[in-house]
Amino acid sequence: MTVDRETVRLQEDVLAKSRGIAERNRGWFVARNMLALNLVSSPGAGKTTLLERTVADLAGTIPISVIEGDQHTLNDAMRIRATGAPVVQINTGAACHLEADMVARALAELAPPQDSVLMIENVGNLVCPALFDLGEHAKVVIISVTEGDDKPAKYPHMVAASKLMLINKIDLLPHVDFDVSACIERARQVNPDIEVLQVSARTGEGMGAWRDWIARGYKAASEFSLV
Ligand SMILES: Nc1nc2c(ncn2[C@@H]2O[C@H](COP(=O)(O)OP(=O)(O)OP(=O)(O)O)[C@@H](O)[C@H]2O)c(=O)[nH]1
Ligand SMILES: [Mg+2]
Repeated sequence: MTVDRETVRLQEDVLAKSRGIAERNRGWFVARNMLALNLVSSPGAGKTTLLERTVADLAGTIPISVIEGDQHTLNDAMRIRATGAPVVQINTGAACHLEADMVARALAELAPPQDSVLMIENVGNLVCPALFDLGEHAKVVIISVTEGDDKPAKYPHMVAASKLMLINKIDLLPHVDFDVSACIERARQVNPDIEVLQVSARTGEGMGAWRDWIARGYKAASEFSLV
């Protein structure tokens, strides 16, 4: 019993420390007029592919840099580097999510410019990353049509924590048993305010609306930091 209380106290200390660092990260973004987005999804939903296309689409408009989170490998950072965007890879080892202190260290290395967008690709996992604030303005959850339309109901914490749900791989809709309306309805049962966009990171369909969403968030973030 004593051990249990001690364990709970330590967990609370760790979470409180992490929240403090997340607040520092948020202040860091605000001071630099930056929009920071935390991309979360199950493994393979298309986060890196979406980022590759987003970097290309925003070229010449808003500067964008990327923090990549994976348990192992530099694969995703190498893919982003090939687009020309500045990138830092974090390898979490045994951990199944990014934490605020990892992002703080990556920011020191990345040194993103004022007036820019930071994309953080979290470790592919629909569970743990929901619990950890990194200091981002918003979490964006990506559900791909190959995963099944019941995922928002099965992983409600992630949907509740997210401002936007991107339904990706819509080019595959003719080949899979995925009901877009049912997926959106399930997401809104958990989070009535969640915004939804349908995209294909492969063909580019719907990417204009995603680009506009980022541009609006970027404008709001820079106006907020002037207050
Ligand atoms: N058909 C189709 N395939 C896609 C689309 N987006 C991504 N893919 C494919 O899905 C696979 C996984 O894509 P990634 O971008 O690596 O996914 P991820 O979410 O970054 O994966 P992790 O970082 O490992 O979690 C790759 O084979 C992509 O080419 C899409 O819109 N349509
Ligand atoms: Mg990836």
